[in-house]
Amino acid sequence: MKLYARPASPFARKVRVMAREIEIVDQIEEYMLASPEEMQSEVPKYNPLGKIPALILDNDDVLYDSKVICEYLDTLHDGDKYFPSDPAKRWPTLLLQGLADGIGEAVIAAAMNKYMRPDEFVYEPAIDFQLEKVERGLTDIESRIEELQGPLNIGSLSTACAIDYLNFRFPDQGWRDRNPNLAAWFEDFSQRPSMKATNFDMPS
Ligand SMILES: N[C@@H](CCC(=O)N[C@@H](CS)C(=O)NCC(=O)O)C(=O)O
Repeated sequence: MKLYARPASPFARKVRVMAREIEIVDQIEEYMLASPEEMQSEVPKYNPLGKIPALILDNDDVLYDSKVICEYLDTLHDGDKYFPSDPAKRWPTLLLQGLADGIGEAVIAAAMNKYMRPDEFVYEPAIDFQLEKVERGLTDIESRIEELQGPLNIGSLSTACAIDYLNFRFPDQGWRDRNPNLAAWFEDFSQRPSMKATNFDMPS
């Protein structure tokens, strides 16, 4: 399989972290797109939306959207499922994934506004509008921190990837002071070899 990704993408990182956790990373060639220009020329061949992650299967079928790819990866291992089937666990887990992905999307929108426009077109209220979503999302996760403390699943994994992207784009956002339990959980989670192996230090 071939995965189209960029190092900082929180959505590609979900796939990359999960592949390491379920120990199938050696079945995946991770292709890091070198630039936004390469993304624009390559990715629409596989995903009409032009977004990463996109996974090319060995039979040349294509999967895109991190939620779809991760659920596919979940069929490739025999360990505890990241997408539980028991409804009592399934819906809270999928909801947490939805919330975490929404936080990631809001950080991307804020970062696009802040860093990818000429100064005269940066509109601070639009950035604040997105960062308020992030703030409310993290407050909500802090209030049900126990959901993160069970076995690893797609909700907790997505939360970690979204938070690390926030740390990267807005390092002074200050979420740790306002969400101490989430901060402690994240510090612990970041020590996992899967997170360390997919750490990044360059902008997307
Ligand atoms: N819902 C999608 C979101 C993917 C996404 O937004 N990817 C970003 C990179 S993190 C992207 O490819 N952006 C390029 C674009 O929007 O054209 C998923 O979960 O995979």
